[in-house]
Amino acid sequence: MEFATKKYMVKYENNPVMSPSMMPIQCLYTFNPGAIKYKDEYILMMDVTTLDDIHRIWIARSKDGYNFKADPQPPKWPAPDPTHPETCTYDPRITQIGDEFIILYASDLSQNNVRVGIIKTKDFETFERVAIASELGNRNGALFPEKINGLYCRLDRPFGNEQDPCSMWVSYSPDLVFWGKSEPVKFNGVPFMDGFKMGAGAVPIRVKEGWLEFYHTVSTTCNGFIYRIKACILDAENPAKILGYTKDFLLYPEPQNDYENEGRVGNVTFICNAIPEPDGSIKIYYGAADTNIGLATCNMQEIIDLCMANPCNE
Ligand code: BMA
Repeated sequence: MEFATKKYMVKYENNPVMSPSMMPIQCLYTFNPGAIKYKDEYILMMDVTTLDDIHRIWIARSKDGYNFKADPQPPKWPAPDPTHPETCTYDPRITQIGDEFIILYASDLSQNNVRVGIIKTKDFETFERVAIASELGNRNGALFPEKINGLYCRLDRPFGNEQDPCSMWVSYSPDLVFWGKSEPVKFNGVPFMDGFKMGAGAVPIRVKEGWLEFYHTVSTTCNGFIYRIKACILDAENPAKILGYTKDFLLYPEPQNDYENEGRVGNVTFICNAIPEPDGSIKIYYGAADTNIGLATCNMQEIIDLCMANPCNE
């Protein structure tokens, strides 16, 4: 039996890069950011829980990727459709297609009444609605940055109740409005279930082996859930097929890091985007304990090699 001796994700020594005390207002939590480079800035679209206990998406910006400043106010959010009011908006995942940034987020009426909402922007100043949120009981939408076989494609996670097991699925759309052709992601031809629950973490990154996907896997303990991150490679043309995945956790809450353990929900690391850098590294801004935002970096090829060391045998 071989055990890991190396940390593949290196956490920034001055973590967290964002926490509630750094906000220009009083708030409860800052977490789970969508993250992307736009022009000469790193943009975080964070979940911010204001004192009315509502999660609202709020932007923070940085020139160097380490020092972030939150905007004075949240972005002006496109009005929800009257047939689908939303209370909370959270866990945004940003996908660049051409000069547009398309954002899939959790559009929430209540904890178990969640849909995938879709909005877009060209400048992170003004936002436009693409679709009202789709079918009830779905979350963790992550849009692929290219069409696959002529269709938009997303990872999503249909679920029933918060306490039910659920896994990662792939759905397709001709126009980002109508979604279907849904199927679970499979490994060796069998629906893949890594942990009690799993779902898309980052927006998939195109690599020569296929699509590199960082996903979350949830373990249960006697009194709660633990959210940790692993990675897999999805087939380029059929992303419902996993070509290989990491056996070990890559990013996980560690006991010595208070910012990953204390807050709204301790023992949670959660990601929405991963940013490839020109030097072959990847920056991951991750939600920690549903309260803070940490930064971890890894080497892209090392993660791909770890996935492909545990290949599909179909
Ligand atoms: C999930 C989502 C995330 C959250 C996680 C852990 O269901 O609600 O926003 O980070 O639970 O609490």
